Amino acid sequence: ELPALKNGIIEMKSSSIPIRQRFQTIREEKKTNLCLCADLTSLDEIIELSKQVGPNICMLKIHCDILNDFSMEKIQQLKNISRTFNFLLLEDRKFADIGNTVQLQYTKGLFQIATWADLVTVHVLPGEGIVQALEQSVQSIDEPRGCLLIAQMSSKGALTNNEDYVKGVIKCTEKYSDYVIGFISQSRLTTDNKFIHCTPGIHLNNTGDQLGQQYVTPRQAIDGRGADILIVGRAITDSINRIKTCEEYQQEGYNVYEQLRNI
Ligand code: 6AU
Repeated sequence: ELPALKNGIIEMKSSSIPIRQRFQTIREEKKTNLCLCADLTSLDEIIELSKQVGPNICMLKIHCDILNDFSMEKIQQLKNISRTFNFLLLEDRKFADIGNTVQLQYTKGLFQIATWADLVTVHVLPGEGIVQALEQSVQSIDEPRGCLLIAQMSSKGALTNNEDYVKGVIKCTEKYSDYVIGFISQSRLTTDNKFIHCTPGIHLNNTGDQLGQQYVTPRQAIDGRGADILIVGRAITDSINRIKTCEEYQQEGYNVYEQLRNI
């Protein structure tokens, strides 16, 4: 299972650079802090889209369990595209179970997520053992793996918006700081800049959807909420011209970031 994947990827230059460092390099080289969230049900369509917007994004986020045409061959293709265009691949799995179960969910089954996802998302609800278990599962994989802990959610009434909960997530992030590279968050949670803050719930035209999602603009997310990375989904995928819209979010996100850096 793993060796075939390893061989295809290992010679490529970005494969051995630690993930934290890659974000830094990508942001400066490609001038983007945009993560496209491709919540599409066809992996073929995601593959095509990723070739078109590859130069504009620092990360591509997918939900593999909504795909109706998932295969290891296709995911390997997507992985190769991510290496060609130099962006990270995030599987938004939102693990939330006991250690033994998440190890199986991460490495086995139809998806074998650990073999291809640079990053995964994780809820710390079950306790820090979940992170320990996930980290342990990828020790034998020859390229960097990491995770983002879900500290705060963008949805209305989220139970994560509780100070003690967030404190627990921060503590866990600090304890497992090799594997945990940052947060999914709605505010700046630590002054330690090594932890990357990724913020979903971004839209330039809408304030929410019909199912509890809440949006802020790229500027509000970066300036007001301390986002390093903008996670943008339907604002781009539902637009008439996805490529052009993607460029707009890239430019807006990077402009705000540069303005703040120069203050
Ligand atoms: O821009 P949207 O609303 O089309 O999509 C937002 C994406 C979705 C959610 O599953 C995800 O971001 N998300 C997350 C993540 C990334 O974990 C957390 C959260 O609090 N809110 C949220 O929308 O794919």
